[in-house]
Amino acid sequence: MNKILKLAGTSLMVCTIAACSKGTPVGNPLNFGGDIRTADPSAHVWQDGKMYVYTSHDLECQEDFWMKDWYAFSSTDLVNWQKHGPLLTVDDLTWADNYAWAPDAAYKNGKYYLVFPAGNGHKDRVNPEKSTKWMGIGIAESDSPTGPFKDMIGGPLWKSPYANDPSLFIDDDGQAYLYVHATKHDYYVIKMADDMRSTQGDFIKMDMGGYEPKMEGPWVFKRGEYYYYTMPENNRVLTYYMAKSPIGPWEYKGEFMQQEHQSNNHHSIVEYQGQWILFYHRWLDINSECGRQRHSAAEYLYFNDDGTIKPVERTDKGVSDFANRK
Ligand code: FUB
Repeated sequence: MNKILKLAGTSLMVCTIAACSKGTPVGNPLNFGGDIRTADPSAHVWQDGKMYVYTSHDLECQEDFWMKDWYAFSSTDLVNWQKHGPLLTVDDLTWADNYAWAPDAAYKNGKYYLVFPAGNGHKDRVNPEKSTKWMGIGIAESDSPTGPFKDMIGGPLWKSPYANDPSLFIDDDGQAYLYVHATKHDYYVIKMADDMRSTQGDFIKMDMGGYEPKMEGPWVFKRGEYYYYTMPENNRVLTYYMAKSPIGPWEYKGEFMQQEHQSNNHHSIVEYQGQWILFYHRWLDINSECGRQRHSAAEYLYFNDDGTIKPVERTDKGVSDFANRK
């Protein structure tokens, strides 16, 4: 039996009576414990069978996305989450002191990799010509999915172009592809060397089938014979392409989640125990002095017979009944 609760005067959550009586809210946003505010969830299932969600970390009322560290959260039922971290902070880096933005993770050669954007300088939104902000992509390694992660190369993977929002996809043959959001909201992909400590070859200009909207945070995954390239188009609505190879040619398929509050979204898609899950973030006012802040959330995601993605609704219930669906 479910019960609707009013939280912080503004946000509705659904929880089971049992869970609520223990003071454990379930549903969306995900209950990562305490007051931690997270965004940009990148989800992976590793060999131990747990779900791991790697996130960026919003400070309370932070200025212009000035962010300092990265966390992970693990779960087997998608309701009870264990917090890990910080996995890495900008203080651990010699080449960046800010902008600990959307991370991703990968497992290869017996090691876990955290790929992350970071940078320095300042964005002048009034006089853009005075901006000094720069961002690049770093890679850190660990023997454990929950770190600690170490920046093994002591610098960004490259200095130009400016880049953020990495998605690190490992194909069935073991080749790693790094997709990024880059200068002027264009996107690039480049292969990673086998040791994951450098890139290999040039940036690849993919065939996007003639439609190349501005975007942030790409996410690439494979299901059956199809590769999917999903993204927050124009930083807001989630849309996607499909292809038969990780570098296209891609065919645009349109929207699968609408925007909310004229605010950014960032997502990942992963299969867990036979069920596909969409992780994303919502801007919600929960005990905040600054209005809406970002919180990680999750929904079930379904496919049509031809492999296209069915539209996904934002819900308060989210994946809170995951354990009961088996
Ligand atoms: O969290 C900082 C930035 O906001 C991310 O890198 C973008 O995708 C947007 O979510």
